[in-house]
Amino acid sequence: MRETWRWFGPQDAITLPQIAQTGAAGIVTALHEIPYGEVWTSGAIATRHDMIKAAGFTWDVVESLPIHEAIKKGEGDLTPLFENYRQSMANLAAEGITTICYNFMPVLDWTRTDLNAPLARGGTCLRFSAPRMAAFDIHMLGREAANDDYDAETLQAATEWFEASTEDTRNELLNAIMAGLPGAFDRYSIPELQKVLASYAGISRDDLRQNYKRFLNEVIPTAQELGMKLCVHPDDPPRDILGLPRIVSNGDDIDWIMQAFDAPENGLTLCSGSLGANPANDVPEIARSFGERIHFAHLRNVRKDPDGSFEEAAHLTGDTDMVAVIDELLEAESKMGTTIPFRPDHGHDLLNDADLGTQAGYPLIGRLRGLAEIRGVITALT
Ligand code: CS2
Ligand code: MN
Repeated sequence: MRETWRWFGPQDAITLPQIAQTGAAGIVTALHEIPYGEVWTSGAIATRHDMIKAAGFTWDVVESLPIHEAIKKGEGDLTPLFENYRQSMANLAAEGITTICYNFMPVLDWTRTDLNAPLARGGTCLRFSAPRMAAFDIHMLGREAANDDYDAETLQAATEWFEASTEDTRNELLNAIMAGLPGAFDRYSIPELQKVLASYAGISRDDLRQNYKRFLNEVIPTAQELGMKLCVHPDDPPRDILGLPRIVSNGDDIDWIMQAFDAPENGLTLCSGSLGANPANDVPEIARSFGERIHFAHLRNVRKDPDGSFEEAAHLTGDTDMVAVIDELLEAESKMGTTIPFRPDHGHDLLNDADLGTQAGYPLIGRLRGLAEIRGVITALT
């Protein structure tokens, strides 16, 4: 397995020379400044690539080449958007960058309700509280159908949270929920979010699947011509949120995707943390079933509560057997004769991490701890 590190580009508070000290060999990044749907030009890709090479790294994975919402919604004339996506792929391939991670989550990327939940021994972690999500959904967004999406206990806890909330705590919640949108992406305000959610009204799970299949049909043949691999990132959390369907949440969903275009170029990003947040997902088993289609791995752990809340655990603790997951990935590598790039996906804010002004979920020391622990497991297993 190849050690990589997610770098958010020149605006990242963590520099490439600092990343070099973690021991990681490769960089995972994207041209976050380019709006969704526009072409990544050869010049812009080469400039970023040169910076990465000059610091002694390879650019192993693009995370993410984002999919425009119109494609997810199947809305309007999509020909130019598909053309742009394929052009960006071709420009990346010409630079020798051939692995692309993306997701198919409508509207939001990873979603948490607390960015600084305290840990028992100091430091903080990212947390998803089911009652806070319900409070946001029902009392702040005022989404009518939301009452049907939560059980009575969660609804009660949501009301209690909301009644005790202040403008500050409500803003903090909105900010946490928006934090998963990477890079330069604009955060939504409540009215903007209401508007974008309304634009999904009437789009069923099946519609979303058909739109996804269309995307695969439009881009995977190009990946085949260019010698590229695409790998979808699972939904985080792996369940419907804010009334939006999510279709990359479990083994059955992944199976559907792999069949929807049955070719190695249509692959998976095995994110143990995203998948691990659903108690029904056996992550080592998913890694085993789809081993030959895994082109990239995100390794992190979660600890779940019975009410659907969860928080990010240290990489080797939590509910997912990380050693078993890594063992499956090593097995897949030896079967396929490939090397799977992986990165520590998120980390705790530890020591002075909170002062560094890094991207939420992407601290320096917390991820360095995660990487070192995972490196230890890989070394022991091999
Ligand atoms: C990442 C995702 O930060 C994270 O949790 O794993 O945001 C991931 O980058 C995207 O969903 C991939 O498109
Ligand atoms: Mn991930």
